[in-house]
Amino acid sequence: MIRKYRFGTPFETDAVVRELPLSEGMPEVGTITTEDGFCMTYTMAKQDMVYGLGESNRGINKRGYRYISNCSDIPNHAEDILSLYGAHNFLILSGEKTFGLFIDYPSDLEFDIGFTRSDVMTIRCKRADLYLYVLEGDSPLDIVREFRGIIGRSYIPPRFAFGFGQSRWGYKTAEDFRTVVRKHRENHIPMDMLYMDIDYMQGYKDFTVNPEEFPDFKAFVSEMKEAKIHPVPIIDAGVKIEDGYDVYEEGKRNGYFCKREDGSDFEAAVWPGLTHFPDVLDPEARAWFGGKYERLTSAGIDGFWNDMNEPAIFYTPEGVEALREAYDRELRTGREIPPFALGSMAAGLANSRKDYDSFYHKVNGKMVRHSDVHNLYGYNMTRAAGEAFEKISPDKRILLFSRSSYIGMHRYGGIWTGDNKSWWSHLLLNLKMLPSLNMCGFLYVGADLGGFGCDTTRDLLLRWLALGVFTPLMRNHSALDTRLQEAYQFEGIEDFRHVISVRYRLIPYLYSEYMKAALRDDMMFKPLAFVYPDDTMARRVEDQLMVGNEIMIAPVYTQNAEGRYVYLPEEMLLVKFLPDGTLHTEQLPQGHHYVEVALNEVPLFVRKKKCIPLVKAAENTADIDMSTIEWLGYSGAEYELYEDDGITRI
Ligand code: MIG
Repeated sequence: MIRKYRFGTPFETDAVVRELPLSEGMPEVGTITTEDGFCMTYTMAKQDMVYGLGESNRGINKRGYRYISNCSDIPNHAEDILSLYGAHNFLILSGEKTFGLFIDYPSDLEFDIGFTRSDVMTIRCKRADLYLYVLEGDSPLDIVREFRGIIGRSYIPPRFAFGFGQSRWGYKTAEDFRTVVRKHRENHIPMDMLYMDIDYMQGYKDFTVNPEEFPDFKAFVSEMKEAKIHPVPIIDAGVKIEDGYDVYEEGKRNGYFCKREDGSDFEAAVWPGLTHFPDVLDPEARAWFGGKYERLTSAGIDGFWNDMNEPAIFYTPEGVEALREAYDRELRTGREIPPFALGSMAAGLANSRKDYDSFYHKVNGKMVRHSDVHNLYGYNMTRAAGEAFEKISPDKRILLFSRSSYIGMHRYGGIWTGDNKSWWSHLLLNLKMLPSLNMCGFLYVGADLGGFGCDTTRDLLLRWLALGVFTPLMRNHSALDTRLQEAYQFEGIEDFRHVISVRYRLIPYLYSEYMKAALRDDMMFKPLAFVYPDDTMARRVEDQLMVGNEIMIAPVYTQNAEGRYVYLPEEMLLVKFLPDGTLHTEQLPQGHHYVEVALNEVPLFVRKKKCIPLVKAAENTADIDMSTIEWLGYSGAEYELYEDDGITRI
């Protein structure tokens, strides 16, 4: 049962695709006021738990903290960070009463879930212009399926996107890229995707390639394809302002960029220097920008990642000017501006509220202030590509994922969870986010394995890969100037080869489970509580997940640990993929167990009376031999294998 309520004059975000009648009056859950913005409060019972909010900080159970939907370029996901790159305003309260809420509102929205008062949930935003959806169902999982039913089917990537991808910010020359591929192949570390970060471009200009390094880009792509590697270039939101650069000139001529209040094109400095932002909220501009991806698809490219689309801003000319004036005034007058204030003004140049307030989108002929629709930018940039791909590549799927997102974008692409760090806590954060992302429709998801910022360590990377084995997007990515992080940079390469090979053995299972989740509006990653709702112990587990319908995972996320405690809600079969290619299997009864897991082992648990397909390892998804399938798990169990050609659109 879904009820849709309208407050004020909502902005049409296109998050929901199914038409629903409007309900009259006020919802039966909580108390709502609209005099001073929108404010909904709900008194939680002691045992109530809150799930959801997609890409957000902290636990699977969101209770006890506060979160703000405000897509942010935030490379420091410390525990007190309230906003990350995505805005996913769907949650489920589960307990005495069980219901779901989706607040379709594209600007800042605060969820105070027992932070100010431990028993009160408050949802608040500045303007009471929104749609509120209240969902009732028998269980959280039921409610998720209902919600997914109204927001439309999740994006389906090509099957090769389930392979392993290697990335690093800093690969620049054609030789750099070739080396990464060669090293993987030489060391027999499986690999399907080679990510190309900003340095492949010419001067960071979207849809260009550095002509010195790639005089014949098409030939480079073919060479990679011969090696069964898919190069996946990055596309940034900002279009460089440069005479003679046709994307800039076309956009300018046709009025496709975001505007200042006076109608001039808004300028923001990002990697290329000053840029304009394509107005992807305007369908015409969106179609134009999306069409540009063809420059790369026509060279054979079949995957992209969209970055900097919060949109991130390093500074604007207006911001620098204000700083300069303040500095001049300070020099002239002395003490007028406290040094601290001037310092924070300089630090606040990036991603400033003032800048987001100062530009506009064209929507249905009207100018809409960016900050009122801020959370829709990344969504619509990725939608631009997704919609264009339906024309450019009507038969074949294209890999696409984004940094910033809003619910609705899940129909066009996946997401990676942005700039994490090489911290053990971020391995666990990665795990906790997965079910919440799935609740909001994002199925093709993954984090930068090994950590993006800071120097990784061998053991962290191995443990993180052992989680990444199960995430649809499995990519090792790291930042410029951090310790080199490719598997072959470390001693004992065979351990990395083994862990990544386990992924390839599991692809028939992971692909099947992904496809079933996408086609049936289901979750691929579930909290244990969704599967064992009556088990009070399972309800509180924050460091194990159900993956698909047959297995549970319990990754090790502590340095120097030689294993971990695992809670089994029922009897299960512990399977450890050992480094010599054999399996250790052991039936364990319901209850708590200490499970030893060496650094070079990958554990999983097959649920009672279930089994999963397992193939021989391959170095590439194209080489997976389905005739080598064996069944792992309980004998007599049945499994629904999903198979297709992995590339035709469905
Ligand atoms: O300001 O393109 O999240 O994955 O390597 C940094 C360089 C810009 C941020 C992305 C990251 C990428 C980096 N980008």
